[in-house]
Amino acid sequence: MMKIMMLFIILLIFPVFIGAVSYNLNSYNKVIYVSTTGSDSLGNGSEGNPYATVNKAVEAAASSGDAIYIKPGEYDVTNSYSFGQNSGLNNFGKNVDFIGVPKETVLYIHGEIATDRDMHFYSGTGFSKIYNMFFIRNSNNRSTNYMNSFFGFGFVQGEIYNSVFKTINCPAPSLTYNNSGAVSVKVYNSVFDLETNMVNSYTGASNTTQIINSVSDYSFAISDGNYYSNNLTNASFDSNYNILTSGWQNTGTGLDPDGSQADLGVYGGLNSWNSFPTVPEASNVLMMLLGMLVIMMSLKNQI
Ligand SMILES: [Ca+2]
Repeated sequence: MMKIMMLFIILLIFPVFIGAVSYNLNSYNKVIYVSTTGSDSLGNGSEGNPYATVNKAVEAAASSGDAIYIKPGEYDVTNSYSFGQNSGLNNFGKNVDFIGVPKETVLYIHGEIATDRDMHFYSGTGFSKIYNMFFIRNSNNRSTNYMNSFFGFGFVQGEIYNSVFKTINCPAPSLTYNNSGAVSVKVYNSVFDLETNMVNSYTGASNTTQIINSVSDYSFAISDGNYYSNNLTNASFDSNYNILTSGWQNTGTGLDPDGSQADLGVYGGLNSWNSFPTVPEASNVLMMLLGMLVIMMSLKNQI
C-alpha cells in the first residue's frame, strides 16, 4: 500500500518536468517582470513587485542580456513613436528578450484609438527573441500596405516564436514596411489570424523577413521578396489555434519537444504551447527534491 502511494506521488510530480523549451530564464543577467497587478511607480521589476507596463520594463533593462517576462493579461503596446508610426512592441534599440504565457499574454495595438498613419506589430531595432505572445492589432481600416505592416519601418530585427498575430479591421495586411533599412525578422511556429489575404510589402529597402513553420487562415503575398518556408495557408483552426486542416504534422523545420520533426503552428517546435509550464519555479524545485526523496526511500525499502 505504501509503495502504491509513493508511485502515485511520483506520477503526480513528474509531468511538471516534461516540458523543455529553447529559452531558459536562468541564462539571463536579469529577468524583469510585468503584471497587470504591478506598478510602474512602486514596482521594481522583481517577480514579487512587478512593473505594470512593458515600456517601463524595457526602460529598466540593460542594453543587452536581460529578459522581460510578461505575465497573463492584456497590455497596450500601441507605442506612437516617430514619423506617424505606431510601432507595436518595441525594444527601443535594446537587445532584450520578451517572454509571454501561451494564450494569456495579450499585447494590444490600439489603432481604433491612435491616430498615427501606420501601425506595426513589432518594430525593435535591437535584437529581441520573443516567445509565446498573443498580438492583437486593430487597424481601424487603414487602407494601404505600409499602414498595416507586421514589422516596420526600418532596421527591425529579431526572432519570434510560437506567437499569434491577430488583425482586426485590417483590409490590406503586409508583412514588412522597409522604408529606411532592411526589416529582418524570423518568425517560427506562429499563427497569422487574418481577415483577408496579405498584399505585397512596401519595398523602400530589401525584404529579408522569414516566415517558417507558420499557419494562416488566408494567404501570404509570396512574391514580395520576403522568404516563406514550410507554412500552411488557407488553413482553418479552432479558437485555441489547433489546426483543423491536414498537412501540419511533421512538416516543419526543427524538432518538437518529443524529438519528432516539428509540427506547424503554435503547438509545434521547441516552444510548443503544449510544453508550458516551461520553467521550474521554486515550488516545483521543492517538489522535485521531494520526488527524489520518495524514490530513494522506495528503493531503500526494496533492498
Ligand atoms: Ca512532430
